[in-house]
Amino acid sequence: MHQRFIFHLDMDHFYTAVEVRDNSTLRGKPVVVGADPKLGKGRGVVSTSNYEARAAGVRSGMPISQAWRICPNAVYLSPNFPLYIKTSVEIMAIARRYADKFEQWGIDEAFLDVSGRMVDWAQSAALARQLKQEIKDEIHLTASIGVGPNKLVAKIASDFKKPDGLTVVQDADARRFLEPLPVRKLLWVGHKTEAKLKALGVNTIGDLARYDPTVLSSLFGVMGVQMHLMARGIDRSEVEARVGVKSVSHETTFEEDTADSAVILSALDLLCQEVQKETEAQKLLFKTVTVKIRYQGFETHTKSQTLSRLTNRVEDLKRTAKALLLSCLESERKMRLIGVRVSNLESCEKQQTLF
Ligand code: TTP
Ligand code: MG
Repeated sequence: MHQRFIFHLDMDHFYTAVEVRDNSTLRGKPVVVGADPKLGKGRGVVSTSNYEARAAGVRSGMPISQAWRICPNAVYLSPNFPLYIKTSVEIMAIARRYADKFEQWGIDEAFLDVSGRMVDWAQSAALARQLKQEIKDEIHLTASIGVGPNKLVAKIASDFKKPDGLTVVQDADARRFLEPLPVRKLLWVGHKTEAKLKALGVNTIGDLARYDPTVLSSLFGVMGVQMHLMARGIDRSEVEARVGVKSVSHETTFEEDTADSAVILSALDLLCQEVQKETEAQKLLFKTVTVKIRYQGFETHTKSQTLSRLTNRVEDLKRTAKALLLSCLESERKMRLIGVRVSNLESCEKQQTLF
């Protein structure tokens, strides 16, 4: 097989970077984007924070009230999804032009296969530098890029030096590069697997690469075989216009627990619009709609419906979500949170090539 040159592009602290770009008074200050940030009394979670806030210990997924305690001097902002999506679409349009094969992964990441245009690593590094520069000039944001012989190595390389990083890992160096990194860095190693591996004395990717693969496969099945290959930097998967995400969802926590159906339905309407805009931006069609309800006291229910065909129409989403909500609404019972998710996703681009 001929030499492959794969890029993984990942925007730096994406949501907060967009906010700081558009408001120069935020420059140099810690900034946190998350739902319902007001005065630290809010009940949402942190979507992301910039590096100034991360230095104080703020992390994605942390309750915003906790972020407020450890970083009270940060500027707290509610997410502006339409703006992030518009920016994402602009970035992806630029990146797509650099690649023979392109695969968007979430809102701010993408894989690019540039093999057909490149003859060596130096040329690949120059192209990655050019892409970073074009994003800086046109979008006024920084990106980090990893360049590698496959998606796995490229993805880990993009995370190696952030922000504004460029890390090139040639095939010959892949094992040495991966060796000292914690096993968690391997794409599919979740917390549970990590704990099991730790118990075996496997902490780094190097430990895993040296581990007996027959023991791994007896313990973890197919995944054990897969992990052992990954630990040795082997990944044959193609960059393709396929769906990198399994679902798109948005949720909102009410300011106060409520049983007011007008408030609940208007929140649902807004969530449907946000979800639909994001699927549109990522060129996705969906088939399954799920509504999530959390009542006072954290009891959580979800209800799904699969449509007869793929769609990206907001009317389809709103109609289905509303029917699902009404079918499981218990009157008088106060609600804390509501969420909308679409799954069973298919890329529009793939659909176009199919037909
Ligand atoms: P990431 O690329 O994971 O994070 P990031 O771009 O903020 O920071 P980094 O420099 O480390 O890449 O996610 C992209 C965006 O997705 C992020 O800006 C906000 C959103 N997001 C959430 O809403 N919730 C989450 O838990 C995470 C991880 C991200
Ligand atoms: Mg990012």
